[in-house]
Amino acid sequence: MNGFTHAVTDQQELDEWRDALASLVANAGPERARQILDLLAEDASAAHIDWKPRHGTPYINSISVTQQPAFPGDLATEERLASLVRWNALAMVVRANQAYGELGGHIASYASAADLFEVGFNHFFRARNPGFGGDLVFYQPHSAPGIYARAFLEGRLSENDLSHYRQEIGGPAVGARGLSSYPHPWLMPDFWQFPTGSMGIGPISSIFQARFMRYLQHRGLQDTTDRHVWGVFGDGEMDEPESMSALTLAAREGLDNLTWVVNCNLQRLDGPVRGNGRIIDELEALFAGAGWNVIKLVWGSDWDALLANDTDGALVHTLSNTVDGQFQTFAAKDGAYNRAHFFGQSESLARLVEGMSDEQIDRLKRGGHDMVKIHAAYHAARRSKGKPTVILAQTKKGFGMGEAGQGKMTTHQQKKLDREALIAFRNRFQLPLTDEQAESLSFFKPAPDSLESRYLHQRRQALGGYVPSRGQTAAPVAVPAVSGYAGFATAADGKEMSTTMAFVRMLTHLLKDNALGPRIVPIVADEARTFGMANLFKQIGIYSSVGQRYEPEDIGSILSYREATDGQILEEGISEASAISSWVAAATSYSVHGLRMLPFYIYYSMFGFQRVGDLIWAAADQRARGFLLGATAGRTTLGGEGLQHQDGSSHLTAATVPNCRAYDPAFAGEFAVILDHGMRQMLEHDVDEFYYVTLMNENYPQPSLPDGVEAAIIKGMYRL
Ligand SMILES: Cc1ncc(C[n+]2csc(CCOP(=O)(O)OP(=O)(O)O)c2C)c(N)n1
Repeated sequence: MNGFTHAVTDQQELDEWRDALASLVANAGPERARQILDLLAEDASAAHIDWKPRHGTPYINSISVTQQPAFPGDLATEERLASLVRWNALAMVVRANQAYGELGGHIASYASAADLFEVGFNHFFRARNPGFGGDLVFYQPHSAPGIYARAFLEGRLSENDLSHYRQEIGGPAVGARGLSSYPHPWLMPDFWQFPTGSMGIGPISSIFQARFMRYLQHRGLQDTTDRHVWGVFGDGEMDEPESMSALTLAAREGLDNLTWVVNCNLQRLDGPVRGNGRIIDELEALFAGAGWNVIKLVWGSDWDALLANDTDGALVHTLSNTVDGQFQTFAAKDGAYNRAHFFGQSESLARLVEGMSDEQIDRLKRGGHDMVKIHAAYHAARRSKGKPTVILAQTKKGFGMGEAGQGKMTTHQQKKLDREALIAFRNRFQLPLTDEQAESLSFFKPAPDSLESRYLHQRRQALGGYVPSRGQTAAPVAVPAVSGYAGFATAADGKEMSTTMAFVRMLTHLLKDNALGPRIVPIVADEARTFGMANLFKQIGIYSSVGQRYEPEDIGSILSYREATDGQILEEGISEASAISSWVAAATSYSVHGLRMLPFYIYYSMFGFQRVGDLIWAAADQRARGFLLGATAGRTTLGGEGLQHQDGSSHLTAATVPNCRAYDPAFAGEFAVILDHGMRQMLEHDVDEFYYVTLMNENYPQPSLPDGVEAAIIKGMYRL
């Protein structure tokens, strides 16, 4: 008994129900069928029969052959291009390791993701250009070699650059760019937009970038309609808490400007990790449960005929009951083995492949290696309304690496291929290389007037230019004079207040400034009241994509809780990972949207560097600009709440981040100087740095600042 059939004693009764559904679909169409199924589900619930539909579906493609659109490109040329990119990526990593054994790098991840990327590059990933802000693409980090190899074919990187993979210091000395191991906007600021090397950070960042685009739109700051966020991630990467923690937010916010492609090669670094399970089923249930549109892209076109001939359901049954560890073994073995051990499991299965050679069985593609199926999935994702989409694409890790790596346990770390393996790879992908060229790992770039080159450029021109590409230009924003918003602090004259209170007062003033005010993005993780910011709820509103659909309990109060579509505060709830990702989206807006924004994320300082330090590090890598405010800092603050709220160490961590300017001001006037300086650096002088400033909770007398101490405060010490 498998998961998709039910125990029935009366076959005729079962057949009648199934026939009724089949005729409904045939005569009234799928929409009507969906309505009736919804109605029946409601009736079942009303009758308390304790049944609801499963989140799982059989292990086949969500998009049927008849729903699949015609492939809009020249498939043969695209496949040849993909083969060339594969080769150059492989050659780059193997050459680097031949030269320096310790350089590392990865081949197998890109080998499995190559077609997923190529369809994106040829048909979907749109570049920024003067009339359009461009799509945002998050690249799986270990696939970076493939992205460099494509940029080489596009003429954006040279052979010399490719020869300096992972050699950022040695490369420039001989006129080459050193190529960073993983996407890294600090090291390659005109190329990579988002750092993704630390797993989990790309996924959550992509959600908050998509949400921030909506925020800009709703607040009337920029038209972001039609721009899309794409993220290609690993199935193993989905284990990270950051990957999964904002899924419901993406669904709640109806982020149909977001598509994730999860490369399900069923392996991670050590092996399948959960080889007894089925990652695609697991992820389908999780994403569907969170409210995403789930598209399963499991099998390639050559399975269509097999599935059409699977009249007794044996094939679907077997596919739906094979665990990942076993699928990996099938991936690593040849056609004869698969005939014997997969199709040999029953007579029905064996019959399906009777007319096929072992070679043909060996070549049966998984969905994530079939450009026609990939295109159909991406096309459907772009048309999804009201929900983000995840495409669960089944691939083989190390696809095409044959004996040397395909489906092997050790393939993640495979960096060397011998002569035989290189020639086999050349043959497998019909590369125009002699034995000698294959063995010597020659890079190959088709001539500028070749069909391949012309096609490649034509496709990119149709999509607005080349990606990845990072922008840096955005008009400056004038910063008001410090005396206007912080005179009360610089000339405090012994008045008692906490530095937190002083910050909130300055923020409240700055929000009223015509030029700067709208660019400010206050961000909290359910702690605004703690820091005395409740007055801002009414003044500038809390951002909500749907406005306020309820009457707030405190509606009569002048400080009432106000949500609005053009609300300015981002209230992220109790998720520091979300709040910091939200901050990063605003803090990189100058580059991603060409619009300088100024985010202030205020939080208990213990829940910053200590809790989400890696996200802060990634913010630094992507040249974020904004303020992080570690409130309730210091060993004396909130003593009654115990050590959890007594931070004395966040500055130690902050000091390890090179482009983070960290300050621990004692007085409100000092804070004003730091705020003024930071705003001018980031908004006027275009400097890629961000500020971490700790704030105190205690009220104490604040002195007026002596004259002329500003520069010394910024340096870190002055005479009081
Ligand atoms: C936070 C973090 N932990 C661990 C790693 C080390 N690491 C790099 S790749 C990898 C496996 C990735 O597997 P998967 O996401 O399935 O991608 P694949 O390469 O199989 O496509 C691991 C554990 C990392 N890069 N980041």
